[in-house]
Amino acid sequence: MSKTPTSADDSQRNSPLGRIGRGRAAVAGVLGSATVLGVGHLIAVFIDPASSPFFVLGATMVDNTPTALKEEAIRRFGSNDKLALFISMAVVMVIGAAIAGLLERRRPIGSALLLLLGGVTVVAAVQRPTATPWFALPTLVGIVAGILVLRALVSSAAPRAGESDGLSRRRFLAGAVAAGAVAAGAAATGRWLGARLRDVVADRARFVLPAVRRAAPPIPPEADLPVPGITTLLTPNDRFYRVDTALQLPALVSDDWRLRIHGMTDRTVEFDFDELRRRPAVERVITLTCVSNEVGGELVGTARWLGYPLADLLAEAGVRPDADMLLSRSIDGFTAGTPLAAVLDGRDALLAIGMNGEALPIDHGYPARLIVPGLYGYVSATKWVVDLEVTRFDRARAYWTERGWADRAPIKIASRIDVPAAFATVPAGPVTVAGVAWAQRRGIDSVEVQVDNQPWQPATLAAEYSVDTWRQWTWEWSATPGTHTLRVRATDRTGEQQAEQRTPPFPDGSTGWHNRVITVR
Ligand SMILES: Nc1nc2c(c(=O)[nH]1)N[C@H]1C(S)=C(S)[C@@H](COP(=O)(O)O)O[C@H]1N2
Ligand SMILES: [Mo]
Repeated sequence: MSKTPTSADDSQRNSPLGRIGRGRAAVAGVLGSATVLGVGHLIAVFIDPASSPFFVLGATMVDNTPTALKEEAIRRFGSNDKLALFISMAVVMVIGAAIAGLLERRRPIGSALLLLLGGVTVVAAVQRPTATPWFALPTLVGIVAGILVLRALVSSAAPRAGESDGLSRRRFLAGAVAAGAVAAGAAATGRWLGARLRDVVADRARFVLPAVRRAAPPIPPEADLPVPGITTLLTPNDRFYRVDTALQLPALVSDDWRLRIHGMTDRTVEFDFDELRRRPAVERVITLTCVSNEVGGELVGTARWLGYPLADLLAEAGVRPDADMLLSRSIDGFTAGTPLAAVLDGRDALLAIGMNGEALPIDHGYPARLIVPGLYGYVSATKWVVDLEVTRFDRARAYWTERGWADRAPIKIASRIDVPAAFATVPAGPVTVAGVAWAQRRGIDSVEVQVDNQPWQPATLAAEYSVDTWRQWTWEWSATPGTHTLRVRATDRTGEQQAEQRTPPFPDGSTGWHNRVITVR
């Protein structure tokens, strides 16, 4: 039996999925996927913000990003690397969701795709470092809601027998608006409820810093020169670089915070803030540096940190002599492995709770973090810290060392030109060249400046605040017309000169002399 053209038309018209435009199908796919994320985000409020499918996907991507790509992202986007990740994730998701919608037109292949991707997200969710089996729930509920929305929209878009195109279009439009409102509403309610339940902003505003027993020496004016454009000795909190793997800032209120010290210790001890406050607090000025900082880069800053000496807290637990690593862990599962020797050798290794006279900003680790002078942040400066395990380098690895970065990472000697600005044009005559240099723990002994290939000239050093902070330098240049390259290098107190050879940050910090091309008129 052969079908007549009329019966073919009829069969298509009778099938609910027969005649959906591509545009509407793509919209249905996007709204179905948005529903998975929005509903999942809302359910996650009641389990753990980190169980939201959106953050599960983002965090899994961050953790599995090849080191080279991570480095590239930090190099290009600096502290905006997360925004860049979110935008690229959103673009990929919208394209994938639209494809799912197109595939749904004849058979429920789009739904199957949502189920598959949702399943992958569920598996990733229960594998997050802080996950419980409940982490599966937000995505599971989201998938059910998302597939219902996708199916309903696709079938509502299909014209029914004897119906005008306009009517089916209006029906689809009404359904799409409703679905969009549900997805956006669920996500917004999730955000709002999450902020109510864990109001870390209000908690931080109420947080009272303890009185300081041992204050940091005041900063003498000779250590903080009034040269326009030079890096100030202290970096204001809102200008302090931020580097971490947290897509969503941990919301840890101070009443919930506890620090456990355990492992190769005589006993396990636990502190909350009431217990900490009985101990004397100290304040220290320390320059923190990120291993990803490029030559001339901005991933370095100095703050007045208030906190408790780590060595004292560890002594209360009793460190066994054969241990050599302090593995610190944050509430969101980041870990750093610090040589115990560095924590116990008398330097100002701190459990910090204050930064430049305020409670730690939330993005810098509120309510507590570690600061260890002389070590790059990834092996020492755990933010939102809740757990300290005394262990050994031959037994434990940490977040970045599992990804190929060096186990031991002392900060390398570095110097930077702050002024004149890159590619500046300056008038001929006397020009002040100035910047900072750092070699934490060892101190800066000298800084030299070179113009083109002329002999190196000694710069004038500002007073040293301490060996653990950067040091300003200036040099008066008699600038002659033309285009010139200025170069800077430093030597530390042990006599080691900054290496000339340019190497990238991976695996233990960049090297090379910073230079600037300046036009003199
Ligand atoms: N919990 C947590 N702590 C962390 C990190 C992180 O990803 N998660 N990154 C570390 C790195 S690589 C650096 S350089 C410093 C940066 O601290 P800041 O953001 O306060 O400047 O934090 C360290 N502490
Ligand atoms: Mo870092």
